[in-house]
Amino acid sequence: MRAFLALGSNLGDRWGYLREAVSSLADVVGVSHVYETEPQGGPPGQPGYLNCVVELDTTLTPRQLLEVCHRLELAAERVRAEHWGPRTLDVDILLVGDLVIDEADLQVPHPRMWERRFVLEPLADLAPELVPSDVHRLGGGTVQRAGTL
Ligand code: PH2
Ligand code: MG
Ligand code: MG
Repeated sequence: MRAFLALGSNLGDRWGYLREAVSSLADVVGVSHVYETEPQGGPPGQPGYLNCVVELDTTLTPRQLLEVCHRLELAAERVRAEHWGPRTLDVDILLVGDLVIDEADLQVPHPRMWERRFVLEPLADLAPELVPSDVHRLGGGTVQRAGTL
């Protein structure tokens, strides 16, 4: 199945955390550009994010993918201190084929993805057909290409 994960980092060696996470993922078939993005929500004054999206061709279930996400965050020594606070690495499931899941700890598609430019712009690098063409008109701070992994 075609699945998309969103990665974000705004603490420490941001490029290193993203690179390490992507290189330890199996079944990667695409990696978006990396974007420098303004923090949305969370505590004021937190550092800027690097965001990207990864495409997988996977046979894992969404629940198994969630475990993969947690394992990557653990490997990046993420500490969960504050809701939406600064983090070395955040890995979220965006889409898994056309599955729809609504459980307490697992929602697919990601419930907030359609309002987040820092998700939709990198997603459009890989799957423009999935992203509304007026995404640039969404609010939500600056989102600028910063390079590739
Ligand atoms: N993630 C959040 C909240 N705010 N802002 C940006 N720019 N990038 C993120 O990855 C991000 C965010 C919650 O996970
Ligand atoms: Mg997130
Ligand atoms: Mg998360």
